Amino acid sequence: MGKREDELRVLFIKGMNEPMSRRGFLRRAGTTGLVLAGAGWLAGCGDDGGGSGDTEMSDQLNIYNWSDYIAEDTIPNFEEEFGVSVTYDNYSSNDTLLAKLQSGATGYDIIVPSDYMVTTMRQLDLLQPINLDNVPNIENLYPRFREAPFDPGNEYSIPWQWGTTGIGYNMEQVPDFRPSWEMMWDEKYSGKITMLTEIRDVFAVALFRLGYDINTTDAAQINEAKDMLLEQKPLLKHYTSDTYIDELASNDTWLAHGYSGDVFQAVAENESVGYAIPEEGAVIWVDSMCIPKDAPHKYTAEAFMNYVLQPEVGAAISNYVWYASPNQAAEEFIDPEILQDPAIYPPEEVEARLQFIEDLGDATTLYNDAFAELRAT
Ligand code: N2P
Repeated sequence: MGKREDELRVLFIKGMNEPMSRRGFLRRAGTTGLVLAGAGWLAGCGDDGGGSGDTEMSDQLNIYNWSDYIAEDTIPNFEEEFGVSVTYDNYSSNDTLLAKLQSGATGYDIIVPSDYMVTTMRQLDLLQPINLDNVPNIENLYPRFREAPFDPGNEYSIPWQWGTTGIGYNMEQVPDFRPSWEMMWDEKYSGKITMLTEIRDVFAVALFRLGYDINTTDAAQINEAKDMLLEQKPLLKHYTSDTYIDELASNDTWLAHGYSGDVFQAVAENESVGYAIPEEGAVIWVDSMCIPKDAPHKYTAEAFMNYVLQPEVGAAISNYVWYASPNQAAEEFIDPEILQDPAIYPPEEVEARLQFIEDLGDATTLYNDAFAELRAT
């Protein structure tokens, strides 16, 4: 039975007001890369050797994470508690992260790829195993995150946050909004629509619309999806994976393909903004902390992972960015408004309509080539 035949569920989110000041922080972190401390790490000042037997804290840690994805005090508190200087840089798609890692030694100790990208990176031998003896707080995870299909037993990855990819929309400007991906092709809203930059996420939208499997390796179906995206392209303001938060908040964008928590961050600034999980289905994802093969400060990376898994630390991140936490022990510290929000923690019947992107091995080239054509046209 196809997804279209399922009973369909819609989720609209309003409200969730929050002081403006938090956005100032997120904006800085998102656009420039938040360099909090520490100079010269690219020159290779790692002093803990990086071997798997390390038990020494380094005085430096280099993190590469998604933009708009951390609480204001997560890094400063770690620096203070452990006497470590953290360099914190941002990216806004798995494709950018992968390209960076493939370009050679990056100096990063922690990266945060999504589920399917963990698999891809493992296959490309870009990651190293985590020594869980150094991460006793791993026990705080919900059981399902100890046994995720992309990495059962957390050998290479420890979940950071999880969420969905849906539509952020302006309720005033789009009065006829329906929770359907079709809205993203509505000519009435030409110039006010944005799509993410991540290849597989973008193709998933067209594949959902077509009623195909978002993990198809059928070249004809991928080609059909590309044609559909080509048809959409003239209607787009642009492809963006980070500026849409501000654009939704300032009414410059009315329909944005976006990540759940990012849209909620716009909702906090503009109560006309809502979030919907389209009826055709949507992508669910889990982003996880991983250690690159050539990380200079492995032990300190594991100490950071253990720190993030502390209940209060994990809860503070979710309370700030409005993504769901994989940390069960954090639950009691997470705002009830977030915990009870069905768009952040989708109920089972909604989850049944959500799908993970999967690593497709060599067939990934079909998507990469089609996307290159789309962007070049
Ligand atoms: C944070 C977006 C993270 C979600 N801005 C993407 N998996």
